Amino acid sequence: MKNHSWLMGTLASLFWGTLGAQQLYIQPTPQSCVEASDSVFLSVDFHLEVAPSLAGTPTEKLLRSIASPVTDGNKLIVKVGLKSDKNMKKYAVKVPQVAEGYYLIVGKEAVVIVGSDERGAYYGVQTFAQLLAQGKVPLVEVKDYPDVPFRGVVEGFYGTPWSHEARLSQLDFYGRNKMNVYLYGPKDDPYHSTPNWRKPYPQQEAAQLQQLVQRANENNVLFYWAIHPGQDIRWNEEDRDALMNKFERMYELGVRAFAVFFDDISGEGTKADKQAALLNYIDDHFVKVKGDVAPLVMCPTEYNKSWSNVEGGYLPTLGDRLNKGIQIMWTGDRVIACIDKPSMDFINPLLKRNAYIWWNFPVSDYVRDHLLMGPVYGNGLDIKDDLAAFVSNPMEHPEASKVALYSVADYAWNLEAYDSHASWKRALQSLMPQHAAYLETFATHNSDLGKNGHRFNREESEALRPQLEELLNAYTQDRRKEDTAWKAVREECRNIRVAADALLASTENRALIEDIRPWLLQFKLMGEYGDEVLTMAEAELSGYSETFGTAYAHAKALQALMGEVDATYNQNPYQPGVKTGSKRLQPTFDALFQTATERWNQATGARLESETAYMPYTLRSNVRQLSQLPVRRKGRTGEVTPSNEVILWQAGGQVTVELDYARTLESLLFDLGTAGAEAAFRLDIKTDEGWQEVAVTPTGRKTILQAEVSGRKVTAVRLTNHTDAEQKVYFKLFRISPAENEGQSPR
Ligand code: 14T
Repeated sequence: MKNHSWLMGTLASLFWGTLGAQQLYIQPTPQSCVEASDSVFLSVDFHLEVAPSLAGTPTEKLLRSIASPVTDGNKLIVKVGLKSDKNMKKYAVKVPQVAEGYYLIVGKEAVVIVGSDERGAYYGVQTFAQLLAQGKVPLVEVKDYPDVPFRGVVEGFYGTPWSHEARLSQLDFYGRNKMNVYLYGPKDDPYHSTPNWRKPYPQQEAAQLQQLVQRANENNVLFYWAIHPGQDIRWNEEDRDALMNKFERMYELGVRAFAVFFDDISGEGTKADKQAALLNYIDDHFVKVKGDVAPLVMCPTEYNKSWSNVEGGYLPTLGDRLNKGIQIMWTGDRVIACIDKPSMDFINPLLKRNAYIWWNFPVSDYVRDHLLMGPVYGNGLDIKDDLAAFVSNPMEHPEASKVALYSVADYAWNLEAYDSHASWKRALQSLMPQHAAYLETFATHNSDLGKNGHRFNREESEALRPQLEELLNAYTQDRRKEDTAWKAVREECRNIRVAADALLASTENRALIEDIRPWLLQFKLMGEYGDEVLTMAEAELSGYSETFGTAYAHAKALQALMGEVDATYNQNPYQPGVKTGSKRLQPTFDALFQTATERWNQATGARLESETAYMPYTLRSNVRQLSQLPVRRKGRTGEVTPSNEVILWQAGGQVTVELDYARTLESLLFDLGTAGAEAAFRLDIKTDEGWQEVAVTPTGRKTILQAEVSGRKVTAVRLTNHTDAEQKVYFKLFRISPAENEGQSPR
């Protein structure tokens, strides 16, 4: 436990010793925690003294749920109240003068918890609950408060919204981790967004939302209900009233916190002055009138620096016009970005208030075949005074997201003390105490996003990285087995298999295991594959024919099985499949496989296939938003990953997909999102006669177009904006299908 004491310096050194053998953890890391050498055993039966000021509050309920009150006078006394309570006067000076702060002292005879307000007292009791769970604890004095006023989660991702059960579990988790906001805004809830934002929820959904609000209240979490009306809103009284009505319906369900999101829209809805006027209207005629509603939160259309055009006046207009009490969201320098001092210094003056940070991590809706379970790192530790809020947009996997959310809670509570690796370890420990080491093995190798359009990356397999590199270099360059690294990687492959099976079989946290099950199956195969390619390389070095043959056959089979998992589970239309260890493990193992096989072929005259997952398509583009889009292969077909964002396609800008050799095509489909958009574009194919234009016609299916390529033998296809103007289009589909009998690969 770090000792971030203030005020207590001298006193502590005089009267309190340092920590004994017992490790004391409080989550999130407290501002100040001073421990004595002496300790006390906390048992669940104690004598409760709850101040009248806290009667009926979540604080009292929480306290009663963790204690079994006794009348026996010898028991420990637990006294809880507010700074303003008369009988807490003598503690008042010790309570931090900050919203949600608390003072907690554990003595031999009594525990005293004093909040600067009700939520502060609640957090004091949460801390006490953690101490209680440890049993024997050192005598301790905690002075604590959050750095960031609002901390929590925005369910704002595309994809399958969280289930009702998952949300209930999340709200409890936020309470325990001292997060105070949950913003409900799943992009795929039709009643949150277009088309149904004007309509009230059907009965069953309404009842569930009501339950969520109730659970949020019990956890002292503000349940923000967000609306996303911008795609089809008209700036007239009718739509304004429709929105007010919807809020009124949500108020009836118990909602006391509201947000309006204008992200990811185009057209009429994007106008700053109209947005500001609407928000101010809601603030003046709803929030202020009700009196018991939390500050409004809005997500702007230009919600990150790379999409903002300051000269265009959008952000300055919001900053100038929005009522001071309205909070404005911001994702940083880019859609997916870590937040640092310069990014805050850019935005806060424009907004004329501290930005409400919407952190797009661990959201994975643009890399759905990956899990983001690594440490939370990269945000500035020096920006606590610049933030109105810090909320995280999670994965569609609620339990798996808790790894990151635990650390987001830790970070936003106490920025300067935040230790990303230690926090991550504690997150894993808290999610699966009996299986934490296994979960760590899994999470270590499941943290990066792979290649993606947002160019956001995370470290992966860092601990094993030196050994992976050493082993591979020694083998491929010096034809040598580097013993130490070899042993380490072999051991990790075993750890991987053991961890995968142990987690799949465990009953400790079923919800989490269900979230990650396909990846666990893939992970186990990856562990076996790694082991087998090491055996291949060993056999190749020593010329053991039989061993090589068996290992090669097994490695091939494992590749096929991994391909099967990838083609079977998580078949969403965006990034279907299941990727694990994709940053370091798989590339290393594939390289070993390839080198070992090629050498074996050379030495023995065999003609074994050495290529792993062959990629026949390469994308090149000078359109910035397209240049990083991955191409994926499904059988023969090649498909550019669709992008949901509006693409700013400059005059003359091109996207080219090259093929590995001249293939006879069956079809080429693409979709620019709006009817008629193709008029500004030209499609060319490259044959042995060079580039030539081909005709494009609608397919009749929505806005999908087809190019007349059937039977043509092509080495590349190219789409060009042939006008003199920038085009704003979507890029929803680009699919090349070679004919079935287009001849054998010349490889
Ligand atoms: F409102 C925002 F702050 C925001 O981040 N909006 C979305 C969000 O719902 C989504 O989960 C996130 C990650 O994909 O990014 C934003 O959505 C986008 C961003 C794009 F760049 C949707 C399409 C894009 F092309």
